[in-house]
Amino acid sequence: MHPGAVAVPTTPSTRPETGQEPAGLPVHRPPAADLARAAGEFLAPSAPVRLGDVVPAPESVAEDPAADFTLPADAVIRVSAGAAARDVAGHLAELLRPATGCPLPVTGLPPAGADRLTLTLTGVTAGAGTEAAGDAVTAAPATGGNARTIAGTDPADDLGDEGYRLDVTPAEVRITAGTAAGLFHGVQTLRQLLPAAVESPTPVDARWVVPGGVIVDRPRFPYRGAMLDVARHFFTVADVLRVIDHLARYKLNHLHLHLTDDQGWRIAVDSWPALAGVGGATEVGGGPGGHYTTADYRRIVRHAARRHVTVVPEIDLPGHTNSALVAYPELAPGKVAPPPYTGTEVGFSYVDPADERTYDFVDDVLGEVAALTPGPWLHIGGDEAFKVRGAAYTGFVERTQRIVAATGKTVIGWHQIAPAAHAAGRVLQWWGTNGDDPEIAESVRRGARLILSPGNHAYLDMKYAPDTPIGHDWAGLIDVRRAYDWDPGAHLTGVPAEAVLGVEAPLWTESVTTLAEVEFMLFPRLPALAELAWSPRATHDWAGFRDRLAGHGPRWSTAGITFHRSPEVPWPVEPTDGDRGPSRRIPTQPGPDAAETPAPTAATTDG
Ligand code: TNX
Repeated sequence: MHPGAVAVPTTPSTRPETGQEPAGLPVHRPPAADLARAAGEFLAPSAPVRLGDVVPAPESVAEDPAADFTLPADAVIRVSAGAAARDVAGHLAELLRPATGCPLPVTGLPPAGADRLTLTLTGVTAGAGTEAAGDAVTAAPATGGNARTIAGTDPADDLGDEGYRLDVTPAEVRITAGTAAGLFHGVQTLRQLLPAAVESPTPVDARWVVPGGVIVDRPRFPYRGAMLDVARHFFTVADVLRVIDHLARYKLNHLHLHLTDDQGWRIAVDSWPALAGVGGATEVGGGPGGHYTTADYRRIVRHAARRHVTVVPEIDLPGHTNSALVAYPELAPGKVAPPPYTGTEVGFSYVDPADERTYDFVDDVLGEVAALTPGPWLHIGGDEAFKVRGAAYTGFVERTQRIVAATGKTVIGWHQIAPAAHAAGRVLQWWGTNGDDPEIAESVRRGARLILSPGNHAYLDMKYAPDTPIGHDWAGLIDVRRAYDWDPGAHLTGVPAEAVLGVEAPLWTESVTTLAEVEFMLFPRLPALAELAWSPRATHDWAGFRDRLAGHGPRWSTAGITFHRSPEVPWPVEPTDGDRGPSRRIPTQPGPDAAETPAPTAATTDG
């Protein structure tokens, strides 16, 4: 085994790691009805929301049952000056208008103090008073008598780059933050505090009550992400935008796009046009594949940025490159084009590390992708390059790391790149299943930081249970509890919590072919991993999490999101109404429009 292939899982269900003849992952296509049966379809009206029901769990919560806020029909959103804050206010209005039917105009608010952004949701009349008290937010809650200050969390406290404070009083909901990202996370919390019917795409006749009290919140880890493999199966721009929305709900702030693999090259590169044009025309199972034009990619990046999500593009090198070799045989060892690949084996392909032309390719591709990407990261893969061994492998990775540095970006690689020399700031994405990994601990001592994606907890392509209709099991089965029950700060022997940049949940798509299947694998495990990445360890509690999570089922149903109705979670129970039969969406507050409008994904989950 070459040094780049360390720490592949060692459980009995482990996939082969020799790379000689790696076994293909079984791909089983479930009939749509199977998926629908396994998905959450039947949910009853939910109980009233409590301030502590938020996922991920906030740092601190002080309920004040006497201080509930009810959204008046004439509500306005007032926000501090500045385009970024105003954009968050616009986002809140877009979230609330469809279900509430309220016009929710967005207007300005006098500056609330240096380095402080404020967003309020209030009735027109109450808002007039609030404006007059605008500056008071730095000193005391604007409505003093009703809001309670949490000890040590005065509004002037440091909320960091992403923290926020949410004050709910009968007069207003007020979100305070040091950054637009913080305001945005506060908005996601507010969204969860409204009845589940707020997720309805059409007006619902409901009382829009927000529970009273104060939340002060900030993340445990700065990097909180999910990965979508758009190479094994291609997913449209619309699909990706929707996945970004799902991340944003749970305060995840990075979307890692696995853009290239043996089965398809998914991003246009002007200087090597056949990569996408030829290399993008295949996928697992022989479908037509596809790719993102630079305009498509920019659209994804823009949509993400507006939700304070950073796109992390991955160009997987030197292995996982069959699609590139099909397009450009000059990159292949022996200079012979391989046939297109639509299976699910790994480890057989590589770009020739001994040919200078390969580095022209790496330089051009990474240069173009870096130029299209505003975020600080470039992911170079580096996994399972079983046929590039020893010095050939480390030399390739080291040179590629220098190419990344020259683009001004910081390099991320799968943890197989550990044996290559350290590069300033580099980040290893660890996907092992055994936290005793001396090679990783050593890389950390040399300065590497880690993104944790333990295969046996965070791999969302693993099945939930033996009968899950799609997915793999080489890293074991991952039910919600398994996704939730580990501590990213103490997972790897010899790696201090300070070296952990964060957590990422990868979704590989050998067996995942549609948006509904993506959602089925994400929900409800993605919120579990989001909580590990965001919430202070002191809040960790499976029983409490399970109960909070249960309340999200009706939200997903109402929003038309497919999810797995995990038996471990006490979902609200469907009233037994034999005549009606299963319905995908039962609004929490009965509303004729909401009940009749088909959910966006209903067609794929009808069973
Ligand atoms: C391992 S994790 C891979 C992928 C597969 C995945 C399937 C990693 C860096 N490489 O190529 O899609 O397993 O679970």
